[in-house]
Amino acid sequence: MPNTLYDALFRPHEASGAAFLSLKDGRDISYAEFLRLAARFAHALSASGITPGDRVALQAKKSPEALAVYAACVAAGAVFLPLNTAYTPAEVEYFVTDAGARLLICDGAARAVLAPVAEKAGTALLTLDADGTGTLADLARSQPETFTPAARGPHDLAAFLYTSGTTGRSKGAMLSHDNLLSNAEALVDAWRFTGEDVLLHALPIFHTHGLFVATNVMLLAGGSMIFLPGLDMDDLVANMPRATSMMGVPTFYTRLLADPRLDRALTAHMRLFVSGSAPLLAETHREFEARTGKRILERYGMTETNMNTSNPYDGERRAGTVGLPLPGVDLRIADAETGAPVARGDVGIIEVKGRNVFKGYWNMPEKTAQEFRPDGFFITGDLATMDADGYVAIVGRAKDLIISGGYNIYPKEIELVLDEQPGVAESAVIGVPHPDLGEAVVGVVVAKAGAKPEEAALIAGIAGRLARFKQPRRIFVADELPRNTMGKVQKNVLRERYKGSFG
Ligand code: MCA
Ligand code: AMP
Repeated sequence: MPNTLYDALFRPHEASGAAFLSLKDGRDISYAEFLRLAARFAHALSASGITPGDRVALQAKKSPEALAVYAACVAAGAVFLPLNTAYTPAEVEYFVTDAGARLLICDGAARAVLAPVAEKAGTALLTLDADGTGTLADLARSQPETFTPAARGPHDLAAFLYTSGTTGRSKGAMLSHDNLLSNAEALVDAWRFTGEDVLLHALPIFHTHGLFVATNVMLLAGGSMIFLPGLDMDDLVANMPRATSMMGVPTFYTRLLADPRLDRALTAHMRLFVSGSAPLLAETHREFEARTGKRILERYGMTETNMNTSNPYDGERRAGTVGLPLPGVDLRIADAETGAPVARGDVGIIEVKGRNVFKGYWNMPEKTAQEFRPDGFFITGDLATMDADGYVAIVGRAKDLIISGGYNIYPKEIELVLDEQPGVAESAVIGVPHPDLGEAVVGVVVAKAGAKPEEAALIAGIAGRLARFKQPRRIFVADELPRNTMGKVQKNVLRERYKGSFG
């Protein structure tokens, strides 16, 4: 039966003995082997009662098996819901409940804490450990190695990716088969990926960057991935000589630059370094070129839109810009109030329209409507200019958002939790420059009359509530928060005050 994503990304490789994944331990997994595993997993999903359209949540360490759950969901017609491994049980409960997930697959070590969560949400629970074992594998073991994919058309949903919001409540971005496929096609073409490519993959696989940009592109091109568990400089250095390409967030590049082993010889075999998810400093771009002779290709995207712009492969890659709109992406720089395009060179909000743009936020029709213009353009909330040649430069954000090491963190979500802490009257959360993560989270709290909240106690108090990466690295107690005449907290004043917190 036709299944848009399966037919494009997986079916062509069913009989291929070529390597798809090369693991840290030296083991290679061929395309055919991977797809046999995915077929068994797809049968296991069906055996667990999953039918097309059902949501399947996964919170598991990066492994070939975790990636095979994605393939299995596509084949079974399920909606894949990957979750950051750093999320606390309270956060997982929100996502699983909000999405109405039928099944949650988690690490065996998390089973005890997540069992009550799953039970409360009416969700079945299976386990998948980093070594591929667990109750999912047990269920899949005796299943057939071929699976007839469920019929899925271009507009059927393939994935929900949760993104936080300015209200502090996460929203499930609904991505269709066509959203994902059209973007993978555009990127394979724009970045010249072929079956000869070997991608150094050190990103997590629960976000757009590592899952859709990296993995879908390699599947479509038929190349292979050196599939590393995370970012480790020794692994990158050991594997770079046999890779052709890498995709990373800016922290990948600043850490490489801090490593004396980065030089022309190490990168000689690499044809492409891509950066995205957060701003790459022009200085990093230049230093990387000086050390390696390679110009990093910076691109820009969002969970809701996949990739929107990219610097050119052949043309000039301009430091400090995110390049030109990708083919098929309609992009305008618009006035925040009216949505009317601003004059060339002026600052406005990036708005986009195209096959890449998501179907809306799950169960939030009003929120979805607010984020789109009547003519169908999606309002990204990123402030930018476009120069005479069409290059887009992101100059700020209209949304209150912190990007730390490529992870998006919405201050509101943290402020709500800080405000509940004993002795806290009110709080403001900001991002300040950090040499490794780009931005780091800082909290500023005002004490209730007579109270003396302490940093360590506040950090301990929020620990179980928020994933570690969202927790402020520092919390300062201030006499009051600076406010403008409208009573709005002036975060720019706080950012200026605390900008030197991390050297
Ligand atoms: C880990 N920690 C962090 C972060 N990562 N804190 C703040 N921000 C982070 N990004 C914390 C851990 O909780 C831990 O805290 C300590 O730092 C060390 O953790 P570790 O796991 O060793 O860190 P790491 O392996 O060095 O990870 C840093 C990283 C990683 C490599 C930058 O965060 C990463 O892979 N980021 C990429 C995220 C990504 O894929 N973004 C794409 C989103 P403690 O020691 O105190 O317990 S998709 C997207 O944005 C759009 C669509 C796009 O355009 O791509
Ligand atoms: P997310 O919601 O996690 O998908 O993150 C999307 C946001 O990351 C965008 O709205 C931008 O603010 C930011 N972003 C992604 N790529 C870049 C980039 N190359 N430069 C600056 N910001 C970026």
